[in-house]
Parts: sequence; structure tokens; C-alpha cells
Amino acid sequence: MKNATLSELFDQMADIMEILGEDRFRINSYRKVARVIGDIPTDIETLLATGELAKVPSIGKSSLAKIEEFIKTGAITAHRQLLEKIPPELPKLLTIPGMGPKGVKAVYEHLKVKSIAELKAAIENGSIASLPGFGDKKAAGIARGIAFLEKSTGRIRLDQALEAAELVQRFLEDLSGIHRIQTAGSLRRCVETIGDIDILVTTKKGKDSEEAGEQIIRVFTTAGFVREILAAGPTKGSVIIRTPTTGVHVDVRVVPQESFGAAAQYFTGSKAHNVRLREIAVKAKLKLNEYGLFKGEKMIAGPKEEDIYQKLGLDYVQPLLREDRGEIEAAKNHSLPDVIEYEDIIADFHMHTTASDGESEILDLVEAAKALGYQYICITDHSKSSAIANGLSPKRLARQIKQIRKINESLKGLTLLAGSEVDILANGALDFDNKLLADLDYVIASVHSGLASPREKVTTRTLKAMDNPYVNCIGHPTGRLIGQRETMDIDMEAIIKHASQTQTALEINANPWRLDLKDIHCRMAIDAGVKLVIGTDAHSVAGLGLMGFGVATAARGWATKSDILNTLSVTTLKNWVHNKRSR
Ligand code: DGT
Ligand code: CA
Ligand code: CA
Ligand code: ZN
Repeated sequence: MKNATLSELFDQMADIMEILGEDRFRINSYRKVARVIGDIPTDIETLLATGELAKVPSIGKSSLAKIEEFIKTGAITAHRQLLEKIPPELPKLLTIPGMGPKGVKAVYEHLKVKSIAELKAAIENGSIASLPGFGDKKAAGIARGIAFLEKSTGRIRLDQALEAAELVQRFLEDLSGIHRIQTAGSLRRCVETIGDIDILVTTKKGKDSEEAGEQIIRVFTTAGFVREILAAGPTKGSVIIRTPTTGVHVDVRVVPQESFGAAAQYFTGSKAHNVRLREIAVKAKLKLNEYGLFKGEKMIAGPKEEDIYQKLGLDYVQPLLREDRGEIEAAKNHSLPDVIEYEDIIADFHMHTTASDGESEILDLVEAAKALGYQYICITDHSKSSAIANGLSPKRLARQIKQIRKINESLKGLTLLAGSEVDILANGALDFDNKLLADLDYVIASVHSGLASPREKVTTRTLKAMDNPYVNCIGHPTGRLIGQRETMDIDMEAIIKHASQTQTALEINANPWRLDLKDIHCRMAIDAGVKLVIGTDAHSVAGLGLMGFGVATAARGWATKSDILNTLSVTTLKNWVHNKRSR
């Protein structure tokens, strides 16, 4: 889907217009278009083709024309023209955590800052701090943002990688001479961030197949979405493709059909996993490389990935587990975990409505959840301390509970649960009293402020929240935002131990910005007998679609069906909640 890219494009146009001090009204309308497109769950191309898009009220004629242009050509002229009006490095400033368009406009206008290097200099010589509306604290915050950005450069989020890979894949599918396409590397393993995208293709058999391979690389490296060619040989093309906010590195390799399985295995990695496989091969007097598994000159496995594992005496290891974290040993003794799959999920436990900072109504979420085949969902709006998120007061929550009960009575095929994502206050107390919490079916407790506090403090407040008999889950336990905000300095071992003692689940927040808990922490929690719960943290109907990222993270943490609350029937779930309350 091109939705996310388009949404980012409109946002960037709005940002640039804001920097240039252009018309407020137009800026706002671009922002609105960005938000609407980002929230539409259906492929924008389909909506355009069917004429549905033209009916969306906030998308006017000129925006529609820009969307059409993008679908046709992969770019928007107006966007390019806006970029030409500002120094080329300026958009990079917008990616610094803590620097919005207003901040960029201020440093550009008043200090002629045009790049990150110049911004750093301006922080050092004190001119940022003395800028009206900035000050020492803000300058220090920007410096931290730059340091963070520099540390995390080069890797992109899983959702960004997925969208870029889909773009390339669809392009390749349309080429003649292609037989198979397979993504490999960290993307196939669903690692939380991706360095570069690896795609393998095979060509149709025949005497021209070699030429066909060269031709594919040529066409790929000169495609419209390519910003920069890093390498273009007969069997491999490396390029940076254009996306609005960052460039994405994509490698495409043409591999022989008879080596397809071996190449898929090799290029899926991880490197650590491959090194272990190679050791096993060597011990068995075999040779393993990206072309196949060989006994002397004879290829004994190559076309099929499964055969590589089988011939090495191993059970098939699925890509999500290939990290050399014990999977090789398990594959040897036939004890690989039967990890959770998307089909096992029958509920979503974390979502926001228009009552707090969401954009969908309860009924819209209900319909979408039914379409996903869920048996129940839990509405979890913010509590009052999350003031910017329009968190609910006790009175408003009481009213919402009534509303949810009423809707639930009229529902068929789906149970609607009343919950809350209640703020954990600085002292570990909660935003609502227990009497009100007792009226809810399920309670997430989350930290949303003071994330930079010292280890002792962030840990203690979370531990204390778990002691509350009504708290069923800790939401996004480390608070990280990938590429934007560090994790809290929280003592994960203490959290996991206490979660087990207090029968509190830990969340895997499925939003690709978070994926929090991350895979290795999931594994630690499971080993300690802690239940995990996957929540999309949806702020719109589209957000419910993020579940797969959470499932992949759980699987990478070796979670099986029984470790995950989202697989329990609603009755079993209610018993589980009751259990903690009556301890
Ligand atoms: P990334 O791109 O940093 O997110 O991570 P990967 O895992 O996609 O790594 P990448 O793109 O450098 O290479 C793709 C796969 O190719 C990698 O997972 C394993 C394989 N590979 C690459 N270089 C080597 C190597 O030197 N030795 C072995 N055994 N495998 C390698
Ligand atoms: Ca890669
Ligand atoms: Ca690569
Ligand atoms: Zn939250």
C-alpha cells in the first residue's frame, strides 16, 4: 500500500509550507489529507480507481490530483517545487526528535541554520538558547535529539521497510522473465529495525535466462523510484530508493533456480545463524553456501530451503527464529517451539476512540474488529493525567462504561469489553480509584510522563502499579519510540519477576514505532511464566491492522499460543482477570 508514503508526502509538504510561512489554511488542509490517508485501511490505489476517494470530504480536487499524480508517476510536482524553495539539508532537521516545523523555521529564519552541522554549531555557541522561545533546556533537548538521531541513522522501522519492499516487489512482478520473488534478510525475519532490504529473484528457465537476469537488474536500477545507484552488476543491483523522509537501501539479487532455496536460506540470515549452520555442514564433511549444500561436487540440496535443514539433520527453522538464540539446538532435538501465529489471535486489547485521542468511534472499531474475525475487543481510552490526549475524567469513564455495556447488549458475534489505559502517576498510584477500576473488565496501566527519570524511580512506579489488583497489564513497558525516543532505564528483570508474582501481563505494543516489549524481553518474560498480551494501541480503524507486527515480535520471543492472552476465550479471560482481583 502506498498510503503511508503518501501521507508522509503531504505531511512534508505541510512542514515545508510552514517553514516558508505560507498560508495557514492550506497547511492545515494538507495535514488533514495526510492524516486521513494515513488512517484509511484500504489501499489508496483501489479507492482512487473505484472513485471512492473523490467522495472523502477532506480530500479536495487539488489534493486528489496530487494523489493521482503520485500513483501514476511515484512523485508529486508540487512537492518537488516546495523542496526547491528550501536548502537541501533543511528537511533533515525535521527528523530531529524535538524539532517541529516551527523550530526549524525559527533557526532557519533567525540564525540562517541550514543543516544539522550548522544547528550543532549554533547550540554550542549558545545562539539557540538565546533565541526567543528556546532557552537552555530546549537547546539541550535538541542536542540530545541530534545525538539520538546520529546513533540510529541508517536503520528504518519495520513498517517503512515493508512498504518500500512492497513497492519494489510490485515493480518486479510486472517484469517479464521473472519466475519467483522472495524477500530475505532482516525483513523476512521481522527484525524491529531494518538496515537494508534484500530481495531475491529467479528468472524463467531457458537459454536466455542469464541475459534476462541482467535485464532485470538494469530495469530495476533505472526505475523511477531509484534515487541513487550503489551498484549494478549482472546479478545484483543495489540502490537507494526515494521515500519522502528517508532513503531506503534495497538489494536485488538474481539467483539460479536450482539454488533458490540455498540463496533464500543464506540471504535470510541472520549471519550468526548461518555461521552455526556452516559449522554443522563442515562437521558432516559437506559444503554450504548460497548456491547449495554440496557433498564433494554433488549438490544434495539447493532448490528448496527446507531441504537444506533436513539434509543437515535439523528440523525446519522458520525465519523469525533464525538468530542463533538456541534454535539450532532445538532444531537438532526436535524441540522447536510451536510459535504463535496471526490466526491464533481472537482479540485486541488496546485501542483508543474519539473520547480520548483516537479518531474512530466505538462502533467503527467494532465493525472493523468483526471484519478481522475477532471474538472480542477492549476499549482502552486514556485517563485524565494524559491531558494532551484528552484523557477521561472519572465521570467521563463512568459514562463510557455505560455506553459500552449498552452497545455490547445489541452486538452479535463480538463481545465489547470496557477497559482503560490508566496513567501510572509519578508515585506509582493510578489515575482512577479502585472503586471505578472495579467496574472495568480489563485495565492497562502505562507510564506516559517522566520517562527520562532515573532507573530506581521508573522501575519502582511500575512495580507499584502491578500491586494493584485491578491492573491486568503494563502497557508499552519501556516507553521507547523507535528512532525517536530511548527506552526508559527500567529494570526489566525486576519488572518481569514482579509481573509473575502479581499475575500481571506485559504488553507487546504492536505499533511498529514501539514493538515494546521487544523480542528478547518477551522471551525473558515467558521463561518466567509471565503472560503477554498484544495490543495494537489503535488510534483509528486502520491501527487495528498493526496486529501482525506484534505477533511477529511475540514469535521472535518464542511465544506459543498459551503465552498470549489474545488467544483466550472471553470467558477464560474474564476468569483470569477475576483471579487476580480475588487473590
Ligand atoms: P540488516 O540489513 O542490517 O537489517 O540485516 P540483514 O540480516 O538483512 O543483513 P545483510 O543485509 O547484511 O545480509 C543479508 C543476509 O545475508 C544476512 O542476514 C546473512 C547473509 N550474510 C551476509 N553477509 C554474510 C557473511 O559474511 N557471512 C554469512 N554467513 N552470511 C552473510
Ligand atoms: Ca538486509
Ligand atoms: Ca543487504
Ligand atoms: Zn499508551
